[in-house]
Amino acid sequence: MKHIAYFTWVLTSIFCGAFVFASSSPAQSPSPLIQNVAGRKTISLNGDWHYLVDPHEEGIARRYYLNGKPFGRRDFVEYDFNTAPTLRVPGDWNFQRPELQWYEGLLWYQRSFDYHPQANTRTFLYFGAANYRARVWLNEKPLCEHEGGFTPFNCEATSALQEGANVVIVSVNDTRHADDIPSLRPDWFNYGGLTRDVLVVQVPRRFIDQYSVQLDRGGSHHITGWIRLAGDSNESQKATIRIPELKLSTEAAVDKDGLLRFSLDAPNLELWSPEKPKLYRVEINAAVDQVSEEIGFRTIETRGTDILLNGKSTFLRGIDMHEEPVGRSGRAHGENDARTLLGWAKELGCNFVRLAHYPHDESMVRTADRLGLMVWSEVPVYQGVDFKNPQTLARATQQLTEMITRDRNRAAIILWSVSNETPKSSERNAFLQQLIKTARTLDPTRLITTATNQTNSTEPQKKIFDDPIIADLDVFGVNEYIGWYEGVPADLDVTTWATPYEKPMIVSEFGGEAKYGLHGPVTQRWTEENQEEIYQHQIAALRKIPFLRGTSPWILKDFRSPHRQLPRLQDGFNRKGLISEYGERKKAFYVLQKFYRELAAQTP
Ligand code: GCB
Repeated sequence: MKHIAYFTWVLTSIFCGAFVFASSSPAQSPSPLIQNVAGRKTISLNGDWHYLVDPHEEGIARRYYLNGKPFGRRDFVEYDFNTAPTLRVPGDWNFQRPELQWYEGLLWYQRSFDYHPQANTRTFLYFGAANYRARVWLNEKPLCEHEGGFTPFNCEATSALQEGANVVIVSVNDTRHADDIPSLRPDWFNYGGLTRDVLVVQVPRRFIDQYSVQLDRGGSHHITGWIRLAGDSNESQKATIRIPELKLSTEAAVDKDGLLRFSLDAPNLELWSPEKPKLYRVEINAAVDQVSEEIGFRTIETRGTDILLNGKSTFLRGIDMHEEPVGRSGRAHGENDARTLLGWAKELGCNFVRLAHYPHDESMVRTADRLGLMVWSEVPVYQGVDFKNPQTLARATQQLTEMITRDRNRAAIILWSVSNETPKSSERNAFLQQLIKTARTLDPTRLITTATNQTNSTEPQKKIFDDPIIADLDVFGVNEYIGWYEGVPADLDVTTWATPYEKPMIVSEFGGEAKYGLHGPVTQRWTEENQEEIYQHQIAALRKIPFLRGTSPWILKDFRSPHRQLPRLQDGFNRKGLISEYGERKKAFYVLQKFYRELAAQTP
């Protein structure tokens, strides 16, 4: 009898839960993204959050979002956040509790915070990233849902906030699906959870939500841009933009789309470059709202097979990296991790980093701005994508839009990459062309790229890069693993490289695996000597490619990947790093460093 009653309750809850959620779904997309949250009045919600795992996805039916108490006399409640264990935010759940290391699924977070709403303000909950699907409730009210594990979103909380104690509940689900971005089998660890900062952001009722401040493409002394005000458009349509150090100031005027546009002549501007990463304090004052941040100015263009930074041909001395810290497990986060990872790149002699294969934490690109590293930033359109599916395209478009919106004022970013290693097909082409179009519309000032791996030749030692998508790009990336997945390192000595396209090429991946501390003959795979040998032959071959304008080998540091299960050698890590997960340098590190130092000496 007791059992029947229990199951009737479960079924009723499922029905009611589904109804509650469905009835509130239309209002649930996030609000437009607020740029530069660091420049806003915020309260951090980082810290310990209670959590409940939900492997059977019953939390909606059981109404976890109501934050119930199990000891009430009327309702039957079988969960309790307040006595539940905690997870640190920001952070993936996998490496905080051993029992969650391989957990992929739904998990519920809860925490409370004090707040004192102020008149004439609006308040948003901001999430730097939640991998992969997130739903947010505040004080039992649904706020918003978001998809995509590497880009930020914010939900308006103004009307759900209470004076004093508030309770926020977030469900995060990192189950992989074939039609998601990324798809089912990325070669990296699927870190679940609230992996980046969570903030309460307070702004005036009418506020500056997005803006663009850039040098005109082609010219080096003319700044143009736009400012967007959110809120009631009857209130104010004016803004001033100032760069105090240059004693520059101008008024922005509203255009037909409601954007406040401006332009500024800046004859004495010092341009941003890796050698001198000059940033200026830019202030935007819109009467109703003010915001400021440090912005650098540079131009980036192509001419034939050249990449021109500030009008001068440049060679990108790069390295690829995943967003994993050195010396601890989990997702990297924050400025300290960024400084460590980018510091290694600087030590290698890099002027460029490829942030693979998804948008990294905002602190990475801000640190790159300050350290003087040019950046390739990418959306996780990675292998095995469901190119025929319009919803998959919508997901990719959304992530691309969020990436560009967050980072459009970072001088460091020179390349937006729309994908990595996708097989040629007409559906693939149409999908990527749409993304390229979106990127160009959102940001006409940067270069568009993608990492290809498709060659066209019946002779293995003749590499012809004629993937048709190259026609739509400014710069094309090529991933190749001669000497590791293909042939032996000496094959590189006789390989020839050709392309029908008159465009700059970056070898965006090459390399091979080595276990730090394992030594042996150069012919023995997994030894540092073998990896060193691959790098030596690669570098000799790269020197001979006339249209090569950059290299970013795979990869700075060994990283976790469920694909890599060779005992004692991989143990769950892709070992193509130049340093181990503990920061120990392998021999190939010094081979690349020598090459880059030599290149830097040739092109100051
Ligand atoms: C690739 C992928 C990268 C992999 C790498 C490898 O081509 O772009 O994500 O991790 O090869 O190690 O196989």
